[in-house]
Amino acid sequence: MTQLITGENLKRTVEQAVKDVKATDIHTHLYAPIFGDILLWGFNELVTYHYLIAETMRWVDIAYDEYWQMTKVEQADLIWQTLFLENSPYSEACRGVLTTLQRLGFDVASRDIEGYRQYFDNKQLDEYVDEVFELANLECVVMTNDPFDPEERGIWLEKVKEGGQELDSRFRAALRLDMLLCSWEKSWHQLKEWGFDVTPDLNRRTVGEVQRFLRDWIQIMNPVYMAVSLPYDFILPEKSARSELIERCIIPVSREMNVPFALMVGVKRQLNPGLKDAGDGVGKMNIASLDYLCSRYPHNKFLVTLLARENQHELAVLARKFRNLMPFGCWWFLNNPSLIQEITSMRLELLGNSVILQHSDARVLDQLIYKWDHSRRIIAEILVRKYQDLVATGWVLTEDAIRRDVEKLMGGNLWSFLERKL
Ligand code: HDL
Ligand code: ZN
Repeated sequence: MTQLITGENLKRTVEQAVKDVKATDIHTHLYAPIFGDILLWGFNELVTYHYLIAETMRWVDIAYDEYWQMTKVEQADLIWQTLFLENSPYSEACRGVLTTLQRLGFDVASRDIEGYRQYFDNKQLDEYVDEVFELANLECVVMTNDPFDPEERGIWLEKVKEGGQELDSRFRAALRLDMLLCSWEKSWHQLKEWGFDVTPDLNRRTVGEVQRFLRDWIQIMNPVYMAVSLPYDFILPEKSARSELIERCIIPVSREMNVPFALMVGVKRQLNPGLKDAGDGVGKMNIASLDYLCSRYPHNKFLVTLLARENQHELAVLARKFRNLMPFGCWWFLNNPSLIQEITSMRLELLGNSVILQHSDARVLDQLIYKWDHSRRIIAEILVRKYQDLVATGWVLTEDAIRRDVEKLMGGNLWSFLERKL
């Protein structure tokens, strides 16, 4: 439909376009139902999300181990009591639980958590996956798949590779390589046990064998990208196993197989180990490492998300310099309304339509509902302002153009990036 858009109907048209677009969620910790219990879902998992554990531990004085020894229901009860009943739940992670319950049709005012729990107890997972994807309006989500995780590895080899079982097409793989790249002193042993002829020093034979390992898992998983989460003090080039593995193994195979390399940089790993997954912090990375990668390897494709707010402007500027760099998402500690607003505005102003605005990082299936609901609202607000600025110049705007732009920003740019011939 090529209806001309003017001030009066601009807001409504943009909001509808952002609401209607089936987004691609480029980074999650979800798993297709074939993976069984490692796909988390339901009320207790929603409430015991590690973000909420961290927020609860600011109020309670129990020892961390005492918390970890509780049952999942006891943990959820403690978090609900502490964050939702003894305080107003307006933190983004608390609000998200309530948005999800509301969108699922629960009476949030009742605060009837036993009633919420019963709903999930009677829910069939396959039916619930359909419901969540419908409510979140998603085309697909990209998982985080670790070939070094014994349980996950077994499922890929027995059910998918040997068993020929198909993945639900709404769940795409990402080959996650933290273990290989960041714990080489351990991972080389595991590769050797699996029959790869490797030694700790990265001689030519070992490099070739690591490349073979990557090709094998690309065949098995058909991943959208290869990914690694790197600490804030990540430096490249540098004399280290991690850097050599990246430059001599990941980069060549990434280009050969046209599987982009996703760098997620800025974590301060386990600042507080007692909090487990909730114990990581954030640090500003030295973006010169990305300058190096993008300029040294112009035919490689890099997907990048950085964890520090302070890195966001330089990442956007760097993306202006290198077409092989695609920034994505407001990751983890940035996935909050005030920071999504700041980062998204800056990206649209510096990069126009050539960015992937958001991902959910969901760890619990139900979170897709709130993470995308909250982000769509903010993205729509910002786009309305950007299009109003455009129309104010006399630019002629159509609904088709708005829908085209939104489709790219909400995931379409991932698929076209994969098609690019750099
Ligand atoms: O490394 C990552 O992919 C991070 O997203 C971590 O999993 C982190 O714990 C997280 O869940 N952030 O949202
Ligand atoms: Zn993640």
